[in-house]
Amino acid sequence: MLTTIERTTGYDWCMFHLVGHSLGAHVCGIAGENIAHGKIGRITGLDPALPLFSSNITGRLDSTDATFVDIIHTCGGYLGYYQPCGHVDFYPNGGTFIQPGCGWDIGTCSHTRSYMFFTESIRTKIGFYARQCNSWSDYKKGHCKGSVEDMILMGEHVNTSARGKYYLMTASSKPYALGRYFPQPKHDTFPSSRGQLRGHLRTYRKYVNSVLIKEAKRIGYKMALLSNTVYSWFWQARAQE
Ligand SMILES: [Ca+2]
Repeated sequence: MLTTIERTTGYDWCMFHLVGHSLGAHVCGIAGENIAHGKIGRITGLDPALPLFSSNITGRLDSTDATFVDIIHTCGGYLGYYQPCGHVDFYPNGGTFIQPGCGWDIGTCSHTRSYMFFTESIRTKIGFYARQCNSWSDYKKGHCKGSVEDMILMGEHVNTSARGKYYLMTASSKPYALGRYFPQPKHDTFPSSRGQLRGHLRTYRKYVNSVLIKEAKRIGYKMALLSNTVYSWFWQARAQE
């Protein structure tokens, strides 16, 4: 089919962007393995299927199947592949099941979240910003490299030069994107009661990058994964007028 499209349109393989979910992601990978010349430009794997697929890169989606391969994991280790298999791998909410809002999920709800996130990513103005990190555990503790400026978009508008594992949180229902949000390390003492507070304040869907504070008190860490509300508030602070 791809060969027919290529011949009738005259487009080169490098201009193609294939998107596949579950088994369909591996079908895209196999297509990439079998084109006669050149390479497919981009393949997006949406929670590539785990069952029956081995670590062998032939016959399944991997980073050699296109010039750029991006993956969104949402049911990793169960219905989906958990190990990195693209140039860049995104792990929303840890990349495993149960995804926020899926309730008592047997895997199917979490598995479908991958294409729901990708679909929303095409037109969202908020953006699925993700942070490069070694693990979900480190991400939740705020132990990641870089800052808010180093976050990249997951989905359609991904930076194709990105490499590695990226983590992010989403809302539990539509719209799922939370913008430039990420957890911060807990602090026993506030850095300063007066001064520049950077990356600590966030209102719902509005990230406050840097603000001068007048006073602040710690109100603790609160996770609200099952409700479409604010994810966490570490500090309640009043900005300096
Ligand atoms: Ca392959």
